[in-house]
Amino acid sequence: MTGFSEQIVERLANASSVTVLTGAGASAESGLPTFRDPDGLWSEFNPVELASYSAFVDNPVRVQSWYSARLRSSNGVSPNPCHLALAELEDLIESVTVVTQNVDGLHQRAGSTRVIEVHGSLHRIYCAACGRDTQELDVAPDASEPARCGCGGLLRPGVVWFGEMLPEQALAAAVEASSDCDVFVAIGTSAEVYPAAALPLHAAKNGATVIEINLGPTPLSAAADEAVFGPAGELTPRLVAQVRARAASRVN
Ligand code: BJW
Ligand code: ZN
Repeated sequence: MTGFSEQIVERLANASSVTVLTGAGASAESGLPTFRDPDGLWSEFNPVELASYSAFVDNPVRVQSWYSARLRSSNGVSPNPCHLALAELEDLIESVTVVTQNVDGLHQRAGSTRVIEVHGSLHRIYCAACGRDTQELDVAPDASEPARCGCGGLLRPGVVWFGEMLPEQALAAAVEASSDCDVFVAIGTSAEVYPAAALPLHAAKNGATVIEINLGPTPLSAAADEAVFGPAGELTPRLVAQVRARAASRVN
């Protein structure tokens, strides 16, 4: 399917509560790599060596320097038309919640006001020993020592690694927003990583209309009411423009 059906646009235009789940594909057109695409981060780097607590403890400089570089990259890019269109959707729908697996902060920078970061944020740095937040993580790959807190503990990014629990409040809020919405839109996620991948299923079970936007099919596609394939930076603004036009035609 290459465009949104009239019926789907109508359901979105009539919704009072919309929950959006975004993944790395939503930030791809800002210039940030995804994880599992052929040119994604996991094609170049081994997740086992980077995205778990045991990898961090085994080689803190490797993990700290990789996240230092990712933090610099995310600070160096801008929200793209997908992020901007989702912020604009708040003008048209009473309640819009963006649940994001992304750690780049681009939804907030685009102006979305209710963003739930279920996999944490690159922009939070804290001590793995005492939990104290700190401002900076700037470690070069050839650093001789890892960055430490005043207490001697290792500094880590505030992201959720494999095997770690998602932040309790964020997950509870995401499940509630997914279970209570009229329409759920999943954008640019491979729908492979749990528990985030279960959120559209909660929505469907509770009667929401589920829309998927992705470059290609995912395990979610068959369960979605409509799956539309193409770049999120083109399709999301198109969907929001169609909702805006529908709302305007009702007023006139
Ligand atoms: C475009 C596009 C464009 C490209 N336009 N589209 C149940 C079953 C099986 C396993 C588990 C389960 N429950 C838990 C697990 C274990 C595990 C898990 O899910 N493993 C699976 C991989 C099998 N989950 C966990 O460990 C989670 N914790 C947990 O469950 O705790 C409880 C527990 C503990 C111990 C044991 C059991 C339970 C934590 C998951 C943490 C994920 N962390 C990462 C790294 C974050 C930090 C960092 O950034 O480095 O999060 S991994 C990575 O994957 C990152 C992402 O947020 C996440 C999801 O990826 P995403 O966003 O979907 O990206 P991609 O690359 O996969 O997909 C991109 C998509 O975009 C593609 O589809 C493209 O087509 C598309 N695309 N360009 C539109 N322009
Ligand atoms: Zn400390």
